[in-house]
Amino acid sequence: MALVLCGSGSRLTRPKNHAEGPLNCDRVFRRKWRGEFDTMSFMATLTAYTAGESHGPALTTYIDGIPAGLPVDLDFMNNVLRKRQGGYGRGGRQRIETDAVSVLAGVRLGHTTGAPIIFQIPNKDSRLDDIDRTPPVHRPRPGHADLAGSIKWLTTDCRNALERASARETAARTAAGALARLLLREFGIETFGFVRSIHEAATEIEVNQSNLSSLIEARDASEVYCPDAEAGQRMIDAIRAAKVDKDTVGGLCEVHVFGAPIGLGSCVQWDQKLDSRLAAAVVGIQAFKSAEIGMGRDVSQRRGSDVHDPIAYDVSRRTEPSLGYTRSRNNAGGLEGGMTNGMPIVVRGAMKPISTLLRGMPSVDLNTKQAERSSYERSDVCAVPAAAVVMEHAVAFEVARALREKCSGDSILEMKSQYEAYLELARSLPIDESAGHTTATEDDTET
Ligand code: EPS
Repeated sequence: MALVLCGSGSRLTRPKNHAEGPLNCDRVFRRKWRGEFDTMSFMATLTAYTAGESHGPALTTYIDGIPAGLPVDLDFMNNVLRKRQGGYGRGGRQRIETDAVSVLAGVRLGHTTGAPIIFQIPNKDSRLDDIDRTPPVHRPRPGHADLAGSIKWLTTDCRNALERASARETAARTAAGALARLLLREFGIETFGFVRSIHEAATEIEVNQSNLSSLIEARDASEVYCPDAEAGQRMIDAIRAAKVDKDTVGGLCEVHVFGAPIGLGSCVQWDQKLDSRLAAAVVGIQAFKSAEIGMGRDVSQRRGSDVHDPIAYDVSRRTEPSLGYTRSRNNAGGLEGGMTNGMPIVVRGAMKPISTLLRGMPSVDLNTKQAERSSYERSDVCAVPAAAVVMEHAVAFEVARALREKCSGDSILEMKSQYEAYLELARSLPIDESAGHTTATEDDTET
């Protein structure tokens, strides 16, 4: 007996007069036949855009592609936003703001409707049009968007560019990621982000699903969002020392994603590869200069046999999203050929030190072209802990986007049925595709 994957769009078809048999794929086929797979020819996607200046009235997030029926847990989202505001090394701004989302569209009675969603986060420190409190900036800070942004928009006032380039925007992006995490949770996919290092202080802690709950607890108890208390203290000392020197420090953030099924992303185009998208999402976070997947750049120093993760099969784990395929290590960071391989996704991002230094840096006045020290705007000494929260949610958003592409549907129920159908088909492999391509008719299907 065969289930035939026919080339008419993405519709599943099967031969007429097929015999009954034990294959899971046939059961899936019978249950799912009427209609559900038709929507697969339309590739659902998930997008988010943000608007708003650091000291404008509010930040706004517009999200499209979340299916109807997802419960929107605002307490969960606002907790994430509060976490993003915190972390040792932050400046005075976070004592002014209390970030929380107002829902302006796309949610009714606590559930998504399938329409575009708009979240708004008000800025309490709103003073963009107050020229005395928010004056023009003519001495660009090396490392910030000031110089390139002012020249790009043909002005010698860096204010417009810096207001938008500010990491305040990450509150809006984190809100989108928090909603994406709520979607992922419906599919048993969990994310974990933390601080791996600040300046020269690093932790060697290992992250895996079995120690996850204790790691979450330890991270949440840490002022620098590092689950290793001893390393966390060294990180705090590094931030303190930079502050004394009127300087700043950066660091490494790391995100792990558990429970993603095999086959999210694609190998067919470079910009459909999930690793390429994750890297873009991470380097797109303010002040991030690099992203690594799994072993990252260390792969360049080892032989293939030391890098690639041997494949094994454990039938007792076939009901897991990894379908029973196991690896003794995860140097690939859960991604091969731009697709998830059933192992946890592991992404690291390097954040540079904040470019606003209390002691300034050599710069030039854009009006006089004379050498000057760069401007100082109230800022943070270190925002790596906050950035770990942002990165966790940027990664969650990209994984949710890839999941949406794999499992479309207008409602969460439809999306889940596609997810289950895909896993059942994958478990039923090998499917005999040699039996000819016959499109099923209503008579072929069973209720
Ligand atoms: C930022 C400078 C500081 C940070 C800000 C990012 O803001 P301000 O200049 O208003 O003191 O606190 O981060 C946030 C406001 C935030 O919510 O994360 C910068 O220059 O990018």
